[in-house]
Amino acid sequence: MPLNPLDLYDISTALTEEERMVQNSVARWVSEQVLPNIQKCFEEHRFPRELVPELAALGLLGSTLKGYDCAGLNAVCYGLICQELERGDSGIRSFVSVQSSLCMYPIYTYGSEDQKRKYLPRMAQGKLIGCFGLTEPHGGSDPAHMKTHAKPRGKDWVLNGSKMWITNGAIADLAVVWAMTPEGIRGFIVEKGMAGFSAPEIERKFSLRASVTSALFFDNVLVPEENVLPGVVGLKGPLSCLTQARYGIAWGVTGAAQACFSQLLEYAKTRVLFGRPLAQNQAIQIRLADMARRITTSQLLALQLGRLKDQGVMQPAQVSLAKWNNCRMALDVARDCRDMLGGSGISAEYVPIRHMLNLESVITYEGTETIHQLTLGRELTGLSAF
Ligand code: TGC
Ligand code: FAD
Repeated sequence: MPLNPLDLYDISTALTEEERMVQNSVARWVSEQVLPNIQKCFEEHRFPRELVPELAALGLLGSTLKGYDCAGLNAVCYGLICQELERGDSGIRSFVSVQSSLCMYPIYTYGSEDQKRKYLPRMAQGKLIGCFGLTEPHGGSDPAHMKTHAKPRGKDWVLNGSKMWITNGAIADLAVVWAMTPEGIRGFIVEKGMAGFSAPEIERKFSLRASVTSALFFDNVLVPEENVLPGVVGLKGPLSCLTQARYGIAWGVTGAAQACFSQLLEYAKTRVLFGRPLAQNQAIQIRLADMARRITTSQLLALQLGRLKDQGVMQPAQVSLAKWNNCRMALDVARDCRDMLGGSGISAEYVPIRHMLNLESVITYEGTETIHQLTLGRELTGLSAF
């Protein structure tokens, strides 16, 4: 029996029945609802917002949270969801990552009971869209030196500053914004329509064109005390959210790589040059084998990371290694597939160039490759190079 090129190590047999069921239902939905239209959305620079109610109906928003209308799935299920969504497009996975890991997670983990009741069920239902404001224009890798600040005024807070490159910003109903206060970094829930708050979209991107990216501006925004996350002070607040989202990305990008690889495999077997299929050349087979090796090891890394997360023992340095390795793998695979398609590789008829362009963002956001290398270096040596 020939091996499945997209699952050479029978990873599906290492999944529980529930995990397989979740994966299959998301995979079916992506094939039916995302793949037919996503290239057009990419060309039009448009996020397919019409998919949000369906993402909600499938239980994909805040899927690992318990209660508040959330599905309460395990971490491996969340990973598989990200993988299948990103097989469609990184922009769809980005939407779910931000809504789930970067907006619902901090409210769930650090919010008051009133905040959880007010926001989480409607976010799970896709009726409220969230975004996460950490990065600032002067340097996203070093959020400890953020300039956005909040000063107390009576019982409330006055927020000033700006954020840059914020996924979902212009379509968000609420933003979890991290700002410096006299006590340290704190999280603020800023709602659309608050006076002095604006979120213009960033136009002319060559990457993640099916996703909304925005700046956020705060000009003396009065934020009531009830919108401050009471449960955390310090950089560990936003960094703990990043750990959740980076985990999902480590899974997600394997889906993008698989999409490129499977299309290329068919192409190489059917395109005839020099009297034989392209795939019958040693140089091509070595490249295909190398892609399969890297996709397979990334899948195994993601699965083990998920098992550690479900056991409650996953460490941030392990997430950094997986985010770095898997994004690098996916970007290299997408670029190599693009190359082996020849001139067709630059056409919208084939998926690699879209995934390749998207992955240029994915390898940068949620901590650049260098940041994750230095995080692992710090873990190995005990010495911080930041
Ligand atoms: P450092 O001293 O390392 O840490 C400060 C405090 O935080 C704690 N900590 C963590 N806690 C929980 N989870 C983690 N992953 C944590 N990492 C660190 C740490 O223990 C410490 O706590 P305490 O109690 O001692 O104060 O801080 P540092 O200033 O040295 O920075 C380290 C560095 C460079 C790794 C960090 O700043 C970093 O990760 N920079 C990259 C920033 C980044 O990734 N930004 C992403 C923005 S969001 C985004 O891109 C969304 S894209 C979404 C999409 O569309 O999918
Ligand atoms: P910089 O921090 O200026 O880094 C520039 C270069 O310097 C990089 O190559 C970096 O690796 C390198 N570098 C930095 N420090 C060091 C060092 N110590 N040693 C060696 N090299 C170093 N942010 C959010 O908060 N919320 C979001 O929703 C969000 N969505 C995004 C969506 C998209 C499409 C993109 C592109 C970005 C998004 N970001 C978001 C921002 C993203 O997290 C940042 O772009 C990223 O963290 C890098 O920050 P920067 O762009 O300011 O680059």
